[in-house]
Amino acid sequence: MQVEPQTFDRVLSSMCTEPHPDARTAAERFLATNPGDPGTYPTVTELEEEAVSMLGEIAGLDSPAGYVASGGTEANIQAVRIARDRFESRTSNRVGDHTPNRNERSTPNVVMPESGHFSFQKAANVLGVELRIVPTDDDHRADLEAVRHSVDDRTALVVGVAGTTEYGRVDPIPELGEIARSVDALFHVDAAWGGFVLPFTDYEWNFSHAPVDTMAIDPHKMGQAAVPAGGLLAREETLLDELAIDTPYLESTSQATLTGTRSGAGVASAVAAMEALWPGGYQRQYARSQHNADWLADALVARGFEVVEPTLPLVAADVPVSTFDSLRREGWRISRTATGEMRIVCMPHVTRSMLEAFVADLDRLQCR
Ligand code: 0PR
Repeated sequence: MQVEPQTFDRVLSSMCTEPHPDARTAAERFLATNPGDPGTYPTVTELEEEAVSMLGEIAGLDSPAGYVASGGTEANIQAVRIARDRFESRTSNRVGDHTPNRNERSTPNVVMPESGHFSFQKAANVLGVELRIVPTDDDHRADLEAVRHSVDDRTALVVGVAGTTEYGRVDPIPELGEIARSVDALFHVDAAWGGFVLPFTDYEWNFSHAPVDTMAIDPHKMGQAAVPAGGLLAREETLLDELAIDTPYLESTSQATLTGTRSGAGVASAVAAMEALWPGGYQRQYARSQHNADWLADALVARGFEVVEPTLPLVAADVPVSTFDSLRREGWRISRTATGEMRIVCMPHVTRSMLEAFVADLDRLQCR
């Protein structure tokens, strides 16, 4: 097959990036290993323990439980699964219970701001829970009053997002954690994208700031690991017990992951990237990315566009559809928010010169 992989030189919409060179090498070395079978592949299993311990350090958790998932979607689905099963054992009302009026009586719910990722829709769908989507405030963060009004004694999980997909916003995590506790629900933080930049900001987002039970934090996004490398963290091992399934054919006795065979390449590359970059390399990258986002925001404001201030390295701006389409035709990979703003994610591969070329194209296309 003679197809060249796509280059990153016009990619401004992705939350994935060019892996760190060490991550690339490690991925190749571990391509044929399967961390889903620890009895057969003990080396990659040890690497996975290292990955979880480093993710814990990044997320403010001393003795973390968790594993390297296929991405944020899997981590979010598993968090909902843990919470649903917790809720069921707390109320002894199984989802498989088909007694009349079971739905009104016992369907657990998950309360999430509208900025939550669509993976929670998949989770709700697969797991048979009700997803209660609550509005965000004027700054695109979870509206606490709305969350307070939506939780009840059937709330299994409250979700907060630390680095939203569309605007890069961080929800008020400690307050959301308190609301979750007030109804005995678990609290999940989706830091799939933000987890590798937030340690260098003043935000209160992690396990040490709030009663967080589980977290999604993805090495294959800002962590600069190869795809697929997501992260699921849990405050205690017992939370993962909710997921454990007996594995009669394997040397190990149980499996907590959603997928069976998994990518050893993802695991090894996550460890290699974190060893190379945590903390100094990530900190420098965050500074560069944030600087680029601020520069782009200023450039767009100077041209008269309405811009959502980039509080993390992600810029959303109200650019006319015709201009957006012309930029796409020039090969720029850009995407739109649900309400139509152009969004640009300042990932590590997005350099200042790329953004300068982008703005030059924007100027050229606008004056036509
Ligand atoms: N949580 C958050 C906050 C995310 O942004 C994403 C992915 C996920 C979870 C899911 O992660 P995985 O894809 O690793 O399972 N975010 C967007 C996505 O769906 C990023 C995105 C959005 C990329 C728009 C391109 C685009 O045009 O991939």
